[in-house]
Amino acid sequence: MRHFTNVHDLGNLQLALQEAFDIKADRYKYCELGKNKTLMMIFFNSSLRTRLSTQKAAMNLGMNVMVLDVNQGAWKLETERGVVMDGDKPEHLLEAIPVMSCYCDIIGVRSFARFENRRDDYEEKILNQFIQYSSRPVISMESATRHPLQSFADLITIEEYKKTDRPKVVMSWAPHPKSLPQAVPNSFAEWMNATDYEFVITHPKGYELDPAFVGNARVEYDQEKAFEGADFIYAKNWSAYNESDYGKVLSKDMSWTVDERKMKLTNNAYFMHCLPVRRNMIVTDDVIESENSLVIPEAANREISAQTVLKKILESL
Ligand code: AN0
Ligand code: CP
Repeated sequence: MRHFTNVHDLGNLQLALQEAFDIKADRYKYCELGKNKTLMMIFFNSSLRTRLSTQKAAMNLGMNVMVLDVNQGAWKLETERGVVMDGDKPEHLLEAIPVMSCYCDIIGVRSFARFENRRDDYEEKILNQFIQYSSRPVISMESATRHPLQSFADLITIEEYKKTDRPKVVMSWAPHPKSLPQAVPNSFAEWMNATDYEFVITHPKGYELDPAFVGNARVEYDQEKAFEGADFIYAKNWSAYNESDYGKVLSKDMSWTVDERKMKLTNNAYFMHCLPVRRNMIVTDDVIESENSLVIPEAANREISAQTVLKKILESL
């Protein structure tokens, strides 16, 4: 594997899952593989889990790790070509990328959707520049449209906890005060569509995701109907995708918060969320603290998804 930006980069998903479970059984088995290799993680946005789990995964493989927070301590980066750089950004991405790549063997990048222009976000302008100009394998640590390390960890978690071969997985929009990207729901949908699970998406009207990600999922506008018989509830907020409202918060309807009453409609479903989560907006205290909440094992599996990806890339260097 060269780059990791979406589900297809992993190749056969069942084999990748087997590899993940093999790593989980003994995460130090390949501790020599990354010797004298360096991972550089570049963050344009905040992170707790991605930063720590990916660093831990790299250390398990014997790698060295460097972390750069672009907006804290580094020069502010211009990303557009042709701009007269007389403003507050002293360096251009087109120099910064090849320079950073001189110091490492694999580059991880976190660069969220900017909501300035839907086409720029959905063309993955920033991530693709890293791929084009770095000459190194690039790992998405959440790009404008996807968060594949999260979705891989989500899939590992569902495989660990599912009680039937073909569980019903429901991704539900939930309210949030600020504009959030569509990357996590897009990516989760992309990965669920790569399985044979029953996959349902529920959200208020106006929150339709890009059809390319919705794929074969059933979209149900009635949240309670969607929850009936569900084995997994995957809650997430996202902002509007449609062109005229792109990136906007259209609703903060608290009747969409995941609570105990709604969880009772399910088949004793597990609750999932990628975190960070705003309690009593997205999900009530009771549900996130319940026995059926998988948020911590799900976050723990971020180490496993990252290690599987790093191992596959190291093997092909
Ligand atoms: C981000 C998002 O929704 O994409 C990161 C989630 C992993 N969340 C926030 O910015 C709160
Ligand atoms: N789930 C996730 O990616 O969390 P962070 O934003 O804290 O990395």
